[in-house]
Amino acid sequence: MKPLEAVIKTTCPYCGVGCGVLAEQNTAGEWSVRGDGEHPANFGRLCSKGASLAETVSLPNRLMTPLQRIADGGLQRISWDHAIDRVADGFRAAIDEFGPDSVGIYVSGQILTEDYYVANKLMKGFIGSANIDTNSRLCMSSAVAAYNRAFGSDTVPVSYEDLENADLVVLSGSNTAYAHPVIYQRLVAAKERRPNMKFVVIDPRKTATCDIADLHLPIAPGADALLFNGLLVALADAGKIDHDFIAASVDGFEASLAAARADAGDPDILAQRCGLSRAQLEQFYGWFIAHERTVSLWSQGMNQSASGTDKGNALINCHLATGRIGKPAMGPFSITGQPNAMGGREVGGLANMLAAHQGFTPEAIDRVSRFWGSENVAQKPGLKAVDLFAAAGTGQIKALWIIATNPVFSLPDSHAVRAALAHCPLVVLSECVANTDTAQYADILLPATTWGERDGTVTNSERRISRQRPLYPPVGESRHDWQALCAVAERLGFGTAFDFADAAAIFREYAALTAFENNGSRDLDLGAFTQLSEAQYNELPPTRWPQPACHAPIEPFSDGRFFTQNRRARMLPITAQGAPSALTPLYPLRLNTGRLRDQWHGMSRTGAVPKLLNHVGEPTLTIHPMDAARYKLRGHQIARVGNTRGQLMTRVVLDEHQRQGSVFVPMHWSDAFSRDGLVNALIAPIIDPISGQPEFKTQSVWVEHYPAEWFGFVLIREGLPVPELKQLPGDYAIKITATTATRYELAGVAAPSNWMDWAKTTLNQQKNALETDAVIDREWIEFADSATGRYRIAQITQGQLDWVLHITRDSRAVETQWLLGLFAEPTLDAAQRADLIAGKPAGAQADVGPIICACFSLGRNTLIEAIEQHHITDAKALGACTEAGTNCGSCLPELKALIAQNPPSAESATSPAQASIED
Ligand SMILES: Nc1nc2c(c(=O)[nH]1)N[C@H]1C(S)=C(S)[C@@H](COP(=O)(O)OP(=O)(O)OC[C@H]3O[C@@H](n4cnc5c(=O)[nH]c(N)nc54)[C@H](O)[C@@H]3O)O[C@H]1N2
Ligand SMILES: Nc1nc2c(c(=O)[nH]1)N[C@H]1C(S)=C(S)[C@@H](COP(=O)(O)OP(=O)(O)OC[C@H]3O[C@@H](n4cnc5c(=O)[nH]c(N)nc54)[C@H](O)[C@@H]3O)O[C@H]1N2
Ligand code: SF4
Ligand SMILES: [Mo]
Repeated sequence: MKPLEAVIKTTCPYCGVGCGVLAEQNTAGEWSVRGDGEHPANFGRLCSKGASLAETVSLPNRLMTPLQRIADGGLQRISWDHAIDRVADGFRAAIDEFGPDSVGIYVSGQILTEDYYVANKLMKGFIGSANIDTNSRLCMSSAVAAYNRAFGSDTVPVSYEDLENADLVVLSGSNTAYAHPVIYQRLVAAKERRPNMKFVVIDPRKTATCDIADLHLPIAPGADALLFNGLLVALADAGKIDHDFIAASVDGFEASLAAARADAGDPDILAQRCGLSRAQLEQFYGWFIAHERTVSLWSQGMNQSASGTDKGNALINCHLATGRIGKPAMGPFSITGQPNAMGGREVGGLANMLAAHQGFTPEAIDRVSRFWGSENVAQKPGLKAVDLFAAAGTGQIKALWIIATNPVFSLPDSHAVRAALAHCPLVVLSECVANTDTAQYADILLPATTWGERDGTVTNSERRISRQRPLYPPVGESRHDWQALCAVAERLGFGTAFDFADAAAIFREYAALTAFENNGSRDLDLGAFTQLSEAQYNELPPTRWPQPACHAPIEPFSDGRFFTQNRRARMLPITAQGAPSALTPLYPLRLNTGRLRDQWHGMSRTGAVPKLLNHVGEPTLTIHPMDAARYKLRGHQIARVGNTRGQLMTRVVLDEHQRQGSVFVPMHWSDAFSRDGLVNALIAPIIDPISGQPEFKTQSVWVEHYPAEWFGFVLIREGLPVPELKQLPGDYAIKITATTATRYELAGVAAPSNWMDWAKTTLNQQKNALETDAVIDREWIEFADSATGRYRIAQITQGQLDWVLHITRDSRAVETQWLLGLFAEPTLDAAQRADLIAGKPAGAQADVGPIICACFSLGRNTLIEAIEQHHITDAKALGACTEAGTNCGSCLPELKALIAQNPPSAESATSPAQASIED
């Protein structure tokens, strides 16, 4: 890999915070990254995921060449030329025979604006169907719909600076500490500067974000619309309605307040339905009444709901009624999840929008047709994500092109999605890795460039456009997604409209479309960028929109004008809905799903970084200890979770912060990393009727103890050949990428009759494939104790460790750091061999416990010891003494919790200063 420049300024490819990253290569060719101190999203900060980007530069399992599925189900390498022909021929045949609505494109908030623009232009502008939708449908389409209903435009009227300057920040359905860690760090810093700043966190679980909360409302799952209806009533009763603002700028106040009163007028019933005390409600409402400068931030706990749009509008209503919008330090803030979710909304990547914030009105269709020079522009909205895949299942969709998303993993009802893809005659997948769950169903695979190679723009949560710049040339035969899209467009006969020389040319055209016949009628206006030279595009600094050509930008809504027909905002009468799936004696628990701190969705990138798997390496079921006792689950052991749709297996974690009656399972484990960890196998495809966004947070399920008779793990240098997890014994199997080997975590009832035979056969497959002659100098170290059920075997070839298998009856996690160290040894000495027999190192280093600080690999036990030894009472002192939390800071909430849970005993006190002198 040849570097292109010395220090490259780019943008993190993970979350919607959109942090600026500086990437640099040393003379040995190794990359390092740090936060860009000049980027206004992060001012130099990065979280654990961003900080480990350099470790993902050589991404394993890269898809290197185009592939096609052959008759026996295998994959065959083909040329790009042939691949593009096959895609174009498949699309053309379907369109000719069944019309343009028989094909579809499913894109993602992880492609760049330039890719998105081209995909949308091809589908809606030239194929002539709006059957292009995006995984943002699963992500924040309810917020988009709520904004559109309220403002007549999809405008996020808040910036990060507004958040920092607010006096009250309400975080509803957002685990900011995990999902938007740099925003969270900025909020923590803001509170340090202005200690009077108040935070309210609304979440059924007590999450790491609650560390910053002055008030945590452990709301009953799904009750947010009710809570905000109650807030509107409280604001009215306290005389906080801004009648002047309403008279000048807002419709629908009376009807909305009447609906809120009907729904949430009785405080006792309201408190009971919200699962909160009256005192908690009064505290929250009192603060909202008292603080003019309030930002209400919301995320998936509200959006991923069958009534997510109403929830968003119930919240926006409170801001419109009080005039707390369009002014500094206040407003309703839907934070975006993916790095370019916002860019996708801008170009028109959602099936119900046409292009550049224009819908399917006759005027917009006419305007966009003239701009694109096409007579074939789609006339009506297309199928939204869940419906698009359902239509593939019924045979209505004959050709489907999926780009930068893994729908088998991320859509609800995985089994139905699999069946739909198996049924669809042509499935094309553009991916940068080869082994996603969706790849198993692709007929054509197109290798895409990924972070480090991509060149273009993304827009973050606060409408700030930033450049992603390449560090090195595309790997293998990978191409940018826009190049593949343009090539297919050309084969379909739309060549001249897709004749883009580079990303800058696409960006210019997109900017021109936003400005075309705009004259202040649309919020999104990038008129200032229509003439950018390539050099100016390359140098483009992070910039918030709008950026009109002829006058200075004004902050949306600061003039009290909105983008509806009459330029007035709309309050919506909301009646709160309950969760759609009923709890019954057979399905007595609510399944809440969401994110972990160090993993990104299906783990195709973060799952390749060993230290990001240290925090949590296996799928977990978090359950309150009382519920665990009720359903006979035990901590550290394995549970099955299920319903009529499917089942999954997870490790059990007892947590008294988990709401009773509700359990939490992370979304991250796909078939690529677990045998049965895919949570969407259990989720019903129930969608919000307005936005089409699925309900992911309240599915009803049962749980049961899995009666494992043995637990164990394999560490193996080369990993197992695919399908790796299917070859392992027992029912529970998880893959964990480690430093010098791959780890497989196992548990089962039935066991192989002879573990040694099993290990030698299964774990030597890669070796056998490489070795033709019998190998001299191969040995096995074995320990077996039938009384305790302990069994260990290690294979050593020419002095080097190949693999290790450990089996016990004990479900507790075993520390394997020392074993990973042995894999790095060129030859094992006698003492190390003795350790392998003993199953632990002699004079054992202490077990560091589960890793809390990913950056410095510091475990719970090490940290508790330091807290105790150095009499530590705050996270700063712990950082000074151990380095914990001093790099990305993502673990600070957990460090604080650890300090709170482990107050040092008085007699063991030494101050950190003393400690360093003694050291
Ligand atoms: N580490 C990490 N960060 C990420 C991602 C990732 O995969 N990993 N993904 C990114 C993406 S695409 C997105 S969309 C964002 C999502 O960011 P978030 O929305 O913050 O993440 P989630 O964990 O899905 O859900 C947030 C919280 O909603 C709560 N919740 C569940 N039900 C309810 C309810 O009825 N009411 C309320 N008020 N809360 C409820 C859950 O308990 C959970 O703590 O994260 C982004 N950032
Ligand atoms: N149960 C449950 N399910 C959920 C959620 C939840 O909270 N709970 N959250 C939902 C939300 S908010 C989201 S956003 C989705 C996310 O779900 P997905 O979009 O399915 O998740 P990813 O694993 O990020 O998939 C992105 C894929 O694109 C590939 N990729 C990355 N960059 C590029 C590129 O530049 N070009 C191409 N062609 N490919 C690329 C990656 O290798 C990866 O496999 O999941 C949704 N599903
Ligand atoms: S908060 Fe973390 S994941 Fe999100 S953009 Fe910043 S560094 Fe990347
Ligand atoms: Mo998302």
